[in-house]
Amino acid sequence: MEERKQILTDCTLCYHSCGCRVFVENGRAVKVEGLESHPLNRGELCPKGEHALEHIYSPDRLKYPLKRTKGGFRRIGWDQALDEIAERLNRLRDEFGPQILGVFSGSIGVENMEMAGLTQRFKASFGSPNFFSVESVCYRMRIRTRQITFGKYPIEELDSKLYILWGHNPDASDFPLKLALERNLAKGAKLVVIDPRRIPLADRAEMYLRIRPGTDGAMALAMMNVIITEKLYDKPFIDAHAVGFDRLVEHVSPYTPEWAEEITWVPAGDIRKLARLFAGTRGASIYQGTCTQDQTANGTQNSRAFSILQTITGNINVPGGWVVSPRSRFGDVGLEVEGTPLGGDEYPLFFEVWGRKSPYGVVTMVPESIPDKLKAFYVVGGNPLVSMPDSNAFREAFRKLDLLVVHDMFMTETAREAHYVLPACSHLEKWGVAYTYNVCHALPYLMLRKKCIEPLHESRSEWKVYTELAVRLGMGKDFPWKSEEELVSFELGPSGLPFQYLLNEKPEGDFYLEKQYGTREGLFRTPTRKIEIYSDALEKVGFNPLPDYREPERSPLRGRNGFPLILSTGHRNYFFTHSQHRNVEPLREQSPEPEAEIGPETAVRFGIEDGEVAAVETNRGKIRMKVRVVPSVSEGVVFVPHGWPGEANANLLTDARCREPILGYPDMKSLMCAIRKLPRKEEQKIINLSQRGLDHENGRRDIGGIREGRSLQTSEPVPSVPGPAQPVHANRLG
Ligand SMILES: Nc1nc2c(c(=O)[nH]1)N[C@H]1C(S)=C(S)[C@@H](COP(=O)(O)OP(=O)(O)OC[C@H]3O[C@@H](n4cnc5c(=O)[nH]c(N)nc54)[C@H](O)[C@@H]3O)O[C@H]1N2
Ligand SMILES: Nc1nc2c(c(=O)[nH]1)N[C@H]1C(S)=C(S)[C@@H](COP(=O)(O)OP(=O)(O)OC[C@H]3O[C@@H](n4cnc5c(=O)[nH]c(N)nc54)[C@H](O)[C@@H]3O)O[C@H]1N2
Ligand code: SF4
Ligand SMILES: [Mo]
Repeated sequence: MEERKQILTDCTLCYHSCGCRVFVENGRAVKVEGLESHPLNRGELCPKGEHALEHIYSPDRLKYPLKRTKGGFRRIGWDQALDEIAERLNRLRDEFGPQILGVFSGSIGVENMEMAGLTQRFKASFGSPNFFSVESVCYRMRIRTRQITFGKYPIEELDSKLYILWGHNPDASDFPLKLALERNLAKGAKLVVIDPRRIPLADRAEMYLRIRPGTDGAMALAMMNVIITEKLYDKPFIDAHAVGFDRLVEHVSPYTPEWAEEITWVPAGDIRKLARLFAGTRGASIYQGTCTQDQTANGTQNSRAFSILQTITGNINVPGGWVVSPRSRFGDVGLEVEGTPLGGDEYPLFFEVWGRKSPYGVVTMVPESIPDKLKAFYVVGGNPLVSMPDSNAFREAFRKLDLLVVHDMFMTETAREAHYVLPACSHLEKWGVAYTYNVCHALPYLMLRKKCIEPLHESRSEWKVYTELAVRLGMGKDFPWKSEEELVSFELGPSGLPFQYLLNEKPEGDFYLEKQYGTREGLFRTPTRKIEIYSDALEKVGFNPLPDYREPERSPLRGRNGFPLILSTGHRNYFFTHSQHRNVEPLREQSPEPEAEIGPETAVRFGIEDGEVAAVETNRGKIRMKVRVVPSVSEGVVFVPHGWPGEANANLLTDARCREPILGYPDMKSLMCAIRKLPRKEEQKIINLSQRGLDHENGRRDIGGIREGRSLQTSEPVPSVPGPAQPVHANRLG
């Protein structure tokens, strides 16, 4: 008889963790739909989530472990793979010491406590401090900056009275916020868009400000100037809760809107108007791009400026403003280890603040560190050869490794370089904790991620692979959990919501904490116990304790050197997550090929027509892509999407050495490039390629028996000083 079950779980095709209902028949997932009761997505799913099953049951899934041989990849058994990897790791550790191991986990791991936590534990147990992740290209910059300002991590909520989308396009990248905007705009909430591309939401906005990429910090300073000059600030709030305001008053006096107009291309009158609107709204929030404001030369100071704008207008811990959630508690899967990860000396604030250490190294330093400092590299749930800056540098470096292991669901470009490729389970094939907090707008919601189906093919979960490797490396005692369920129970322990309760009584999930508005004594856990407008933490590491503006390193104002146009890479595509999902046909149909965007005047200037194919070039490399000529983008700027493989990979253009000076983030939003139309013959070639899914290595259809995929595809409170030793967490909860 047919058995049909309904299982409530979350979607992890991006980090939002929307709730969903999975129907399983005879062990096979047959349907996925949105879960009405989930506070993030309220029954809706984005197209990626809707097509989750095509992704999971894709014929391109990796099916068994592979080993690189001279003639290509060869199928091997799990025992052989794990024995050989362990043997090589042991040998390298004996000869060079444990720190030669680097591990990397991608954005899918950021909100995935099992993946990031176990990866962190694995390298720590091995004895290496070198854990890399997308945390040093994305988002942690804001966490760090808000920590040093507030001693806590206040974030924007889903519901607000005034949404300032500052380099953020929820229609593409933030499904829960997209839904919330629909609800709240209908109820009269106001919207402002600050973006060099006129995104569709700009049509519904009070104001649209077309800013030059990478200059947002200058505009934020001018807004402070207006708010202070016109005395629009919230004096009682500042007097009661902040330190350093006097120095800010003096500091921002030269930064007039006229000064900012020159830099940002935004009319001074618009900056004044926005400053007044923002200061006049209680319950207003800056929704800063999840990575746009990080990946630029002024990144840390941009985030500082936004924190200070929220503070001086009193928009902290009020409904619709930035809100501090109480601290969530989970069992810590991470492990402490001696030593400083790469980048800890060069970018000390990334690594440590007030005695509290972070488990991450700076990923932009990986290529230059191979082979002297890193000789073995383990990638789980990431595709750094496509997603990290400077793909050429990463590729060259990876080829010098003694050991590269990739644990993934698909044969990615990174996996193609690996010595061993291990097949991974999808989120429906393993147990986990699905928490919703940081990137999901102050919603402390928790759900059990259920194992809905058995692992497909020979795929294994992160828990299983790390545990088995650990045993072979003599580290078994650090991986004591006998099953995934045991591990997840351990994680849930301190939350007060046990495994069985979440499984049987609250399969739909539960709020695990209550938000509290208002500011009470001791809320801000900085050394001064106040919001630090003036930051000693920044001063200590040699940077401006008050926010300032730094022109991008590659900028028209610094000279064009043969690269006449500004380059911004990586605006999101609704249908794909980074380099993933391009092999899901219904998604690919919606967005069949990569397209660079330029404005009509730029097109005329460079002799390119809409739909033609062009080469885009920087100091680091060249890509080829179809060009869309659209009036919605700033003239003089080329917008290139990221995540596409082969010759359309945007990160062939970015530069791992072009870094933000305080935290070491790569500049991906404000570089310089050249664009040139391709001759007809070359154009034809690229069109053929894109029709075949851009599989530039077509012809090698078969790798060791598998069909070659086309998927080339915190609340973080800071202890007062001196504080008790804090556990080292490996996720955004801190
Ligand atoms: N569908 C989908 N959703 C995703 C992802 C995905 O790959 N696919 N990735 C997820 C991840 S990891 C992240 S970090 C987030 C990223 O999320 P965001 O950083 O919010 O990225 P976008 O939503 O693309 O919005 C960026 C907008 O900023 C504009 N922009 C570019 N440069 C500048 C600049 O210098 N200043 C200003 N003011 N604006 C600028 C772009 O034109 C674009 O419209 O998305 C997440 N969501
Ligand atoms: N030029 C440019 N580059 C960018 C950006 C940009 O704006 N511009 N944005 C950057 C940002 S913000 C980010 S966060 C990064 C993201 O960088 P990555 O996280 O490296 O990108 P993804 O392509 O999402 O890679 C995730 C991989 O994990 C695999 N995977 C999925 N689920 C699982 C699982 O459960 N287990 C295992 N083992 N594997 C799994 C997928 O198949 C995929 O290969 O990209 C960055 N790259
Ligand atoms: S936004 Fe889409 S892909 Fe991301 S978790 Fe929600 S349904 Fe899944
Ligand atoms: Mo990201």
